[in-house]
Amino acid sequence: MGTYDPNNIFARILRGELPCRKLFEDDHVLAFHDIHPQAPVHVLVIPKGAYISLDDFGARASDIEIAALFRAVAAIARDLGLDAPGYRFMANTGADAHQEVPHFHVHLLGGRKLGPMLSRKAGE
Ligand code: DGP
Repeated sequence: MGTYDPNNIFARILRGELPCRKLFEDDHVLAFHDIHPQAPVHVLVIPKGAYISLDDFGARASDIEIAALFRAVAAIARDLGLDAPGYRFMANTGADAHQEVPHFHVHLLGGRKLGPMLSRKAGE
């Protein structure tokens, strides 16, 4: 899995060294708008703890941190009015999934019909 890079972009946002358009914050979670939105709503939700990926988060985070992240995503989606029309919640994990930032984050996407989950058929 490698070691956590404390100078990744999201670590720097958490330390206040880089700006973000913050939507939500509590003791365990920060949520902000993605800089390159892929839908009318594209929010990133990240744990405050130093976790590289979902694999790392799932293995090392406390139950409280894991619950806080899920509860935050659902509450943010509800606050943005996405619960009724629906939304997508996803986490790119590792190289095959094209995870670019090595601090665990989930994407919350919505505000339009998002179409099928992947553009190619399974196996391609
Ligand atoms: P991923 O491919 O899952 O690692 O997604 C990383 C996302 O992070 C991508 O959608 C663009 C976004 N992103 C990268 N740098 C910044 C930044 O400095 N600020 C914000 N708000 N988002 C960023």
